[in-house]
Amino acid sequence: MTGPSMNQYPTNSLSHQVKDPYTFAPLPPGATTSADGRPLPHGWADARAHCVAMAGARASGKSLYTAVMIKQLEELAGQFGRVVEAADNSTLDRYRSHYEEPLYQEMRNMPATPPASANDAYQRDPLIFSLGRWTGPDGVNRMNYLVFRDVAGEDLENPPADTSNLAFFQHADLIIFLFDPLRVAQIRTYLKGIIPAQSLTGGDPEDVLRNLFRILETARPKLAVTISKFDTLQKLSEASGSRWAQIMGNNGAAFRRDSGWRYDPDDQLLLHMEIESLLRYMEADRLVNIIGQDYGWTPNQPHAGGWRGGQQVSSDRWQYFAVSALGESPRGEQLSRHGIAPYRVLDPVRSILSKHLVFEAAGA
Ligand SMILES: Nc1nc2c(ncn2[C@@H]2O[C@H](COP(=O)(O)OP(=O)(O)OP(=O)(O)O)[C@@H](O)[C@H]2O)c(=O)[nH]1
Ligand SMILES: [Mg+2]
Repeated sequence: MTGPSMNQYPTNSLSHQVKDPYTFAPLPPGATTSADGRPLPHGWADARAHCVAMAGARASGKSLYTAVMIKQLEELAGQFGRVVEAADNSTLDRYRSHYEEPLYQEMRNMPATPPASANDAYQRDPLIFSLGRWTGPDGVNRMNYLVFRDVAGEDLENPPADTSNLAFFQHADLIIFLFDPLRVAQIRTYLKGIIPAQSLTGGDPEDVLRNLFRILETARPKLAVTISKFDTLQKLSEASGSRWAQIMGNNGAAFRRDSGWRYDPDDQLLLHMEIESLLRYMEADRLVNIIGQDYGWTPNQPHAGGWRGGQQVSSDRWQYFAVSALGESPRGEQLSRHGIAPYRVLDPVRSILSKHLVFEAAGA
């Protein structure tokens, strides 16, 4: 596939654009309703909306990630004297009943997200949260919103013939593609006896990625290729004597450290390179190569790459991340008694927010 025109969707541009929270597509300046006539939150046309969509196979961890990411954002906002709030009642109700209650009150796993065509598809509308006012690099103080779409893995494993309902992916500011390390047979073998047996649902991540690229057509929004359930890989340091134990036990590695409440692009770059090596070591070369081929650096794509120390590094269009929403494997339906201990969950979203100085001291 040839590379798209990078100017077609200037999703990384710092210039102000009014975005439709339902389709993620640009709206005319000053718009007060979405393309399909729904009223937008007050002051929307002057605000900046960061539009993020989840992708990944079934059971790759998208919904748990969504639940925990919002909680983490709330905590981070508190440190800056800001609050993260649902921007409409629908977001408030759906976040509470489908994400917060099961995970944080009942401490149990969530059911699989229904396909978008189902009557009870609560994810058909995005979750919209206000992030408070921040001064961007243009010196303008604005309200910022996070518009977040959880997606059913089923819809990405078997996309409907007409993918127009998934066209929002084309206009996203960020797609977080989750890759479940437990899909790798070798890793499951090493983890036997170290973590409770996990169910094996979910399709091939390569197929999901190909389907996603088909939905994207020529658009190439920023892609965060993210190893989910990273706690499982961290446990490999206990698989004594194995090469995996050496790799995961390496105290010098960026992935051994949580990013805490800081987001440091240099640390992220280091992590990016480590995760690429890990994926190759997991024999996920094909996945890495598919991404390189469709998103990779070529001399005619000026936005797509960079070099450091003679090595091609993190492209501006795609980056590797590692996250754990739970911090520990659940036992059956029940989450760990130790509670939820997220790891690097905010890194992907902060990679786009930080460019606008949101949750950065410089923008506070
Ligand atoms: N060890 C571990 N397991 C996790 C983590 N996050 C999710 N899981 C497991 O993965 C299962 C699936 O998570 P979901 O978030 O429901 O997956 P999903 O991607 O939303 O799946 P669909 O809705 O079917 O697309 C959970 O029930 C957990 O058992 C994590 O951070 N660590
Ligand atoms: Mg889900």
